[in-house]
Amino acid sequence: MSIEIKIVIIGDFCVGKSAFLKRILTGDYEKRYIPTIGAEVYKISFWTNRGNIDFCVWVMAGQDKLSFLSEKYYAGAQGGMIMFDVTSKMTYKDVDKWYRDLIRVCENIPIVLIGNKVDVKDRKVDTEMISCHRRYNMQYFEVSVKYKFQIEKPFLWVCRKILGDPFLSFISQVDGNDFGVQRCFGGIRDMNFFNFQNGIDREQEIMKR
Ligand SMILES: Nc1nc2c(ncn2[C@@H]2O[C@H](COP(=O)(O)OP(=O)(O)OP(=O)(O)O)[C@@H](O)[C@H]2O)c(=O)[nH]1
Ligand SMILES: [Mg+2]
Repeated sequence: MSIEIKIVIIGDFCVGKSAFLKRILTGDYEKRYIPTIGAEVYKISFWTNRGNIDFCVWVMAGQDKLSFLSEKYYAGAQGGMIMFDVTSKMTYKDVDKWYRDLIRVCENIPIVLIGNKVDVKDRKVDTEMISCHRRYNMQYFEVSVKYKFQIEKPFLWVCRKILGDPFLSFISQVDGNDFGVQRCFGGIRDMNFFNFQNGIDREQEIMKR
């Protein structure tokens, strides 16, 4: 059995969305901040106790002003992840804005709220301050992409929700990494990684492939 699930990952700039995906896909940690332009699309395949599950993950640019494009990017998403940075109050405040933007297009999808960078000692958003996930019925996870802390949890939760199977689990593979992520997609440097630099024309061209 093989299933493909489209996920969108949104949130303010520099919260760690691209680093999160690269960490899961390749195991590498990206120290540099290289702003995403438009969106990046990653294909990730997980081995699970229910067979192979392929994710098509759309990571949006946090500082993209081309909001008319976001509808196109969100279209057909079956799950969402909203990331903020626990060292920046502004990124937590903006969760509201991202949530509303997403449900405008995808009304009833499971959404995970991710608080990243919990490794930083001087955090500005404490766990007790985080409540908006209850209001919006989101699942909340604290993660550290840097230290690989809980980074597979958002995917596992979304997978379980979409497939309606609370017992679904990831299975480690000899040639994969800790979470059963297969390396068969070849990482972000090959054709499964697109950067939509030129907006919609480029997007349509890619979609035809
Ligand atoms: N301390 C710490 N830094 C992190 C962590 N995750 C990511 N970073 C750093 O945060 C910076 C921003 O990461 P990106 O993944 O490029 O941010 P982004 O959310 O994709 O930003 P945009 O593409 O502009 O929307 C990088 O310098 C990362 O190394 C983490 O868990 N802990
Ligand atoms: Mg990025």
